Amino acid sequence: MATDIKVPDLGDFKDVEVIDVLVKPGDQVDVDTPLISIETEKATMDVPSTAAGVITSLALKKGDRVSKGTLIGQIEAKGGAASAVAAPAGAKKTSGAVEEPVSTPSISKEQSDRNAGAPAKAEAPSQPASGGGPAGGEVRVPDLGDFKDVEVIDVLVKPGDRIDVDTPLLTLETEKATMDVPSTAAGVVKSLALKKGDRVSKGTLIGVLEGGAAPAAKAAPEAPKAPPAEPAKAAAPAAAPAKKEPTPAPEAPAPAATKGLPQIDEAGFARAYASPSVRKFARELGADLSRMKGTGPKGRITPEDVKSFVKQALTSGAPAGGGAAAGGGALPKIPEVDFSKFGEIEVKPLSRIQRISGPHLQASWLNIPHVWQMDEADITELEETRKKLKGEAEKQGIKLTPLAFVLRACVLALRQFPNVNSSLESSGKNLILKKFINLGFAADTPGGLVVPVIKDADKKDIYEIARELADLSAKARDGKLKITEMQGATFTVSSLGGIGGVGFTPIINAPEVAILGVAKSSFKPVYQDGQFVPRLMLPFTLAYDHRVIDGAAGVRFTTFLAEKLADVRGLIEAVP
Ligand code: CAO
Repeated sequence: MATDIKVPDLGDFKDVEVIDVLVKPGDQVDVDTPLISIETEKATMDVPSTAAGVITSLALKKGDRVSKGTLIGQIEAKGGAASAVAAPAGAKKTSGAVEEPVSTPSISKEQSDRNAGAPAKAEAPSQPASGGGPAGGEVRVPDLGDFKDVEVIDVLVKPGDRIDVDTPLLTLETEKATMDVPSTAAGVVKSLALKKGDRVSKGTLIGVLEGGAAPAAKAAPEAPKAPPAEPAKAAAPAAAPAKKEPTPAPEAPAPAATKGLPQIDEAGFARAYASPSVRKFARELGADLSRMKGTGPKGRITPEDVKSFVKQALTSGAPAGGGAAAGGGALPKIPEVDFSKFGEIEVKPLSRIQRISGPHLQASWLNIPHVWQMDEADITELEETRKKLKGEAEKQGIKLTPLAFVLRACVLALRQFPNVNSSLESSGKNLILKKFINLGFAADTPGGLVVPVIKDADKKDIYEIARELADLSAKARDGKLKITEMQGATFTVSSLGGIGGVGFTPIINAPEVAILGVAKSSFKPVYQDGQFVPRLMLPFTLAYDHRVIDGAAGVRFTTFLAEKLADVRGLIEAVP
């Protein structure tokens, strides 16, 4: 026989909107499985099933309005009538139809940051918190309605804090809801009688206040406040700046940050606008509600929003564990603006190279604490020599550009400073020092930025480096580079000197630990031997991973490099 399941007593609430129907005919449900989510102007709550069995019919749909006794649907127990449920005190049970709630609707944690009043029936404390004294005095736990022996999940004040009437003192958590206990008096906290993990009931001493204004006889946990009109507002802690933001405890054991998902920001999670069932679902998946954009009415987060958030996090390859983006956290989103509202637009897909290199650059930017050390090298002699050698080199098919000299100078500097030619092990505990020097160089191509690699650059002289630089550049521009020609770099140089600019701050080509950015050389007045003389100066920047290279080492590297570039003979010497 099918059993009617009806909306339980909702306290003061009537004609409440159904914002979600969480089950469908054919679903097997247990006692307490949430059936519908309803929303009053004060709170969002799930209505759990009062019986176990299979849903045979549903009488409600999203948008309907319900009051106590409205039929939700029918449940048929496997092999007969739906199993009767042991109703807690206060619940009336009739044979067949369940007239009264077997369990109180579970209230969304979104109220918890502003005092979730569980069954919205909290009465004024039978004993005024301060004992009715003129100011300060004892503050006790008010009447918690049906709840007893409730866990303190947070103590929100400490001795010495000045508090007002209504300042939240404790956060309590029942099985159904999380609620703050506001102070019933103003004053300075003299002592606290409770700590996290303690259990309290009506009348338990919270602490003693001294001084301050006369206490106001104040009701128990505040009534839940209305859900936010917009999710953005929900996130803004602007409501009561003077009050301490409670940190609610997880509703269920928080799973360790799921791979690919950022860790849950508990305060944000608590503020998020979602029904208890959606909260539970998000908890199970380790998904942080505070990072989701709700697509439900008034920005409420729906189960679909949770699913698409998780899907997106898992497919985007967001780093998990270890990096800055990981361990921490997720990035605030850049707002999407519909520019077509302001004028004509064209949507152009990124190139394949851009789609590949973009996440790599972002990972480096987010994971590596970059420092940029700038310097300039006097390349007056280098350029004079290069011009002399250029013609001869050209006859041999070699284009001797300034970059070849820079690469050669880098080889010498990397030999001198082997840490710059290293990588940090992912454990963060060891450096991997490479006994070879493979120089990557950024090449601008019609399809985007690529990084060909001159292998064993330390075994090649300036002409061999120049030849390879030109060959690989041509291949890069023609899109003919092999994968192997872009692998194995130990250090990278990015030269924009052929184009212009006085300097720039390159992003390290991780997992390398440094990159050199070279800008355009120009003549500058340099003070030498008591006078200003025109010298050709080459500006460059070393970006380095500060976890591996400290500032002194960084500037030693750039100083050494500048010295080597100023000494052209050392650069054109044959490689031993
Ligand atoms: N200062 C002044 N002039 C410079 C210079 C510098 N630092 N570097 C190069 N030049 C000159 C060269 O001498 C050459 O002039 P000549 O033909 O008169 O000798 C001209 O600029 C062009 O050089 P080039 O670009 O052909 O050769 P290159 O070896 O300097 O660079 C390559 C090769 C592949 C690095 C370059 O073509 C390139 O793609 N650069 C862009 C790299 C890039 O996009 N980096 C940004 C990465 S994202 O951060």
